[in-house]
Amino acid sequence: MLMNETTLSRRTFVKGSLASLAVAGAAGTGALYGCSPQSEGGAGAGETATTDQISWSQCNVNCGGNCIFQWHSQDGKVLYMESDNTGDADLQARACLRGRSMRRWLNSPDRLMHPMKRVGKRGEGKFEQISWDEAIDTIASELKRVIDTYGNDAIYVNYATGMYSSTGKQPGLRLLSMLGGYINQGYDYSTNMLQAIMPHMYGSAANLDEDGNHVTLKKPATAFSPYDAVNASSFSEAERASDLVVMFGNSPAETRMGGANAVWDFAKVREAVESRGGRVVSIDYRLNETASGHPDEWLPIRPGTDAALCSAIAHEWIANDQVDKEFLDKYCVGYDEDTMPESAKGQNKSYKDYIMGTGYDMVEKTPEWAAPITQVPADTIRALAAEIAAAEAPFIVQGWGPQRHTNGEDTTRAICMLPILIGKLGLPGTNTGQREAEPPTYLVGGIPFSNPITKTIPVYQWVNAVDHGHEMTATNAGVMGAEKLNNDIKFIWNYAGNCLTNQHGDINYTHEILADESKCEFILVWDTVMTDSAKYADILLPDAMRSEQLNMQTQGYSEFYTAVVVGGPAQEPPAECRSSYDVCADIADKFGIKDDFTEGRTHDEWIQYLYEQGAEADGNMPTWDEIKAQGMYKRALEPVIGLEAFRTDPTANPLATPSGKIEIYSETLAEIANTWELAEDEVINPIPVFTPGFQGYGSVNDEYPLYCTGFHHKSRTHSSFGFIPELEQVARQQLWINPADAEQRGIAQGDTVSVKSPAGEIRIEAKVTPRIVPGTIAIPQGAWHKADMNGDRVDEGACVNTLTTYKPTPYAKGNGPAHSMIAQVAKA
Ligand SMILES: Nc1nc2c(c(=O)[nH]1)N[C@H]1C(S)=C(S)[C@@H](COP(=O)(O)OP(=O)(O)OC[C@H]3O[C@@H](n4cnc5c(=O)[nH]c(N)nc54)[C@H](O)[C@@H]3O)O[C@H]1N2
Ligand SMILES: Nc1nc2c(c(=O)[nH]1)N[C@H]1C(S)=C(S)[C@@H](COP(=O)(O)OP(=O)(O)OC[C@H]3O[C@@H](n4cnc5c(=O)[nH]c(N)nc54)[C@H](O)[C@@H]3O)O[C@H]1N2
Ligand code: SF4
Ligand SMILES: [Mo]
Repeated sequence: MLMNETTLSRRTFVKGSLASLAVAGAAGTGALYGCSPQSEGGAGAGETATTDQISWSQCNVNCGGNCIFQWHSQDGKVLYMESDNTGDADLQARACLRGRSMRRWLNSPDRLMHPMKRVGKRGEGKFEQISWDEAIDTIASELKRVIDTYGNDAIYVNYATGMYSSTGKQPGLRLLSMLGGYINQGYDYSTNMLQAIMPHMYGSAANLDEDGNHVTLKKPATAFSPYDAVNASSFSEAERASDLVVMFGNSPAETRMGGANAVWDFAKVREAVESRGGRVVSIDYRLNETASGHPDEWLPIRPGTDAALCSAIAHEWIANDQVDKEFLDKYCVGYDEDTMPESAKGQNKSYKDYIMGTGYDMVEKTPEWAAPITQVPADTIRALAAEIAAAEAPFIVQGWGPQRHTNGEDTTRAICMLPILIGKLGLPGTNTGQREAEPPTYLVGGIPFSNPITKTIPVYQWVNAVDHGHEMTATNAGVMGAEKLNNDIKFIWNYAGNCLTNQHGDINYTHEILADESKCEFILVWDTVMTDSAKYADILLPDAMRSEQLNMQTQGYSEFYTAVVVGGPAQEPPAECRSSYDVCADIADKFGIKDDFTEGRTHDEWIQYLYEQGAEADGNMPTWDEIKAQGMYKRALEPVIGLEAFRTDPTANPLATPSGKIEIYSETLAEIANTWELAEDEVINPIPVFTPGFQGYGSVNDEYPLYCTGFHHKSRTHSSFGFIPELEQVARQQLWINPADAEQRGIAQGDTVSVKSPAGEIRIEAKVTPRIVPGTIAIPQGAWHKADMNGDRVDEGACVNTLTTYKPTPYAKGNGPAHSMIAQVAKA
C-alpha cells in the first residue's frame, strides 16, 4: 500500500526543491510531543518557517525504533524536523523526545570534526588533528602489521550499536572480510543470557541442517533469535485476544517509545484486556513508566529473583493439580519422570522433583520459601498463581531486564515455565514467556560481506580475549566455531559504539587492560562526539551522520508496520566528516583492492542497488524513482502467535531442539555442565532453577548492604544523546532509593550521594521514592563516565558501569553483571 498523501506532498516538495514552500503547521498528527516548527526553534513564535527541501531519514540509534524523520532544510542547513505524519496514525513511526533532539546532535559544538591521532596515554583523551591521508595510511599500515605478525584472528570488531543503516557499519566489515577476516562475536549485550540458553528450551533454527534435520551442536554457533516472530507473540495479539497480561521486567513506555512501537498500542492492550475482565500485572523492582499511573498493576520484586517467584507459582499449580499434564507429556521433555530422557531417568532430576523438594536441592519451593527471597508475600504469590490459572488466554511476557543478571540463563527459562506448565502457548491471546515479538520484515539489506573466519567469542568476553585470548577455549570461555583462540586481540575496530568502556562493564578494570599498549596494540574508533570509549582510540575518525548522507534503512521494532526509508542528505557533513563507505574504500585502495571493495559503485549507487534487490524480492515495493521521490514506503503487519505451528501439529512442526519438543530438561546442557571448566561458584543447570548468581540474592554484606541494579533510561539511548542537556533536564540521572533506605542514611531528595560497589564509586543525585523496593537501589544505565583515571577515579557522571564487576556468566559468558551489583550509599 502506497501512502498517497506522502507521495503527493513529497513529490511537490522535491520538485520544487529550490522554490520556497511554506510548511508552517505541517506537523499535523506528528506533533505528538509538540514539535511544531516554532517549538523546534526553527522560527520565532508566529513566524512562518520557510524551507526549500524535505529529506526523509530515520533515527538510527539503537533504541531499535528506527522512527521516521522529515528534515526541513534551507540552503543546505536543517531548520527543523517533523516525524512521520502520513496516512494511518497506527502506522506512523513518530520520533520520541530523543529523536526529536537529533538536530541538536547534528549541529552540536561537540561534534568531532577532523581525524585525530592520540598524543597522550590511552584513555587520557589527548589528541592531535591529522589529515585524512595520514589517518588512512596509519590504519592501513597497522592492519597490515597486525595481520602479518599475528594473523587475522588478532582483529576484533567491537560490539557497537550506535548506528543502524544499510551502509554504516557494513563497509568496515566488508573491508576486513576482504583482508582475511576478523574474530566474530556471538550473542549481544541486549539479550546475551537468553540468546545462549533459550535454544536449549525452544530450539534454534541454527541447529537445523539444510534439510531441516536437527544437528546437535554442543553450543549453537549462531544464536536463537529473540527478535523474531517464531518464539513469541506480538502485543497486538494480546490486544486481540488476551484476558491477562503478566509482564516480568518490561517497560515499553521507556524502551519502545516511538510511535508504532509497542508503547503506542500498550494503552489499547490494557483497555482490551480489561474489557475481557482481566488486567495487566507488572512485576518489576520499580514502578516503571509503563505501570506508572496504574500503581495497582505493580507487583514489586527483588531484582534477580524472578525464578524463585516462578518456582513458587509452579508449586501452587502442582499442589492444586492445575498443571496441564497432557500438554506437558505431549509437547515437553522433563517436566516429570514420565518424559525424562533415558540418561536422566530415575535420578530425581525432573522439574517437578525440583519444585516439590524431591530433587536437585531437596527444598520444596513453596510460596513461603519464595517470600523472603523475592520480597513478594506468600499470599500474593498464591493469588497471582490463581489469577493466571483462571485466565483463558494469559499473555506472559518478559522484557530483557530480568535476563541481564548474573543468573539470567535460569531466570529467562523459569519465566517461560509459567505458560508451559499450564499449556497456554501457541494459542490465541497467549505468549511463550519471551518478549513480545516484533515480526521482522526487513525490506532491504546492507552492503554485503562474508567473514572467512568462523571463530567466535561470546560478545562480553572481548576484554578477556585482549588480556589472555590465547588461553581461551570452548570449555573454559565459551569459544564457538573452534576449540580455542590462537591469539590475543591486538587490533580493535570500534565503529559507532561506546562499549569499550561506558557500555561494557567494570570501567576501572577495563581501563587497565586497554591502557596497556602491549596488550591491544591498536584501537580505531569512529564516532561523532568525544565519548569515553573514544578516549582510548589510537586513531579517532569523525563520521558523517546518517542525515548528512543518503540514508536507507528498513523497519525497526514495530509489530504494526514495516517500512523502508530512503533520503538525504538533509545537510552537508560539517568540516572534515566523511562517510564510512568512502573512508573504507580509501583504505581498500592502500591494499590494492578498491575495485573489489566498491564493485564499481559509489555509496549512493550501493543504496540504489540494495533497494532494487529488496524491491525485487518483495514484489510490492515502489520503484527506485518512486521511493526517491516519496522517501518512505510502509505497510501494516498482522498480529502473530509464538510457536503456533508447533502447538497445532508438533509432529509436522517440531521445534529445533534435539527432541523436537520443549526441553524443560536439556540433556545437552547436562552434558555441558559436566564437561565445561567452571569455577566453584558457577553452575549450569539442565532445568530452570533459582540460582542467586554472582552479586545476587544473599550476597549483600556489611560493607555493601544494598542490592544495586540498572535500567534503560528515557533521556538517552544507552549513552547516545547523553551529552544533550535538554534531554538530561527532562529526565535527570538519579539514583532510585526507597525512603526507608534513604532515611537510615540521612539522605534526602536531591542530595548528592556516593555509591560504592566492589568495582568503583560514583556520585549521583538521590531520587527518594517508594517506587522502588526497599533494600535495592537503581541507576539509569548509559550516563557518561566522568572520572580522573589518574586520580581518585570517582565517577561524577554516574555511569553504572563504574560499579559493575567484570565476571561473565557461567554459560553465556555474558554481561549479567550489567544489572547485578551490590553497593553502599552515603551522603557525599
Ligand atoms: N550496565 C549496563 N550496561 C549496559 C546495558 C545495561 O543495561 N546496563 N545495556 C547494554 C545494551 S542492551 C546495549 S545494546 C549496549 C549499547 O552500547 P553501545 O552500542 O555502545 O551504544 P551507545 O551507548 O548508544 O553508543 C553508540 C555510539 O555510537 C555513536 N554514534 C551514533 N551515531 C553514529 C554515527 O552515525 N556514526 C558513528 N561513527 N557513531 C555514531 C554514539 O555517539 C555513541 O558513542 O550497552 C550495554 N551496556
Ligand atoms: N529509552 C530507551 N529505550 C531503549 C534503550 C535505551 O537505552 N533507552 N535501549 C534499547 C536496547 S538496545 C535494548 S536491549 C532494550 C532494553 O530493554 P530491556 O532490557 O527490557 O530494558 P531494561 O530497562 O534493562 O529492563 C526492563 C525492565 O526490567 C526491570 N528489571 C530489571 N531487572 C529485573 C529483574 O531482575 N526482575 C524484574 N522483574 N524486573 C527487572 C527494569 O526495572 C526495567 O523496568 O531497550 C531499547 N530501548
Ligand atoms: S523511539 Fe528510539 S528510534 Fe524512535 S526517535 Fe526515539 S530514540 Fe529514535
Ligand atoms: Mo541492547
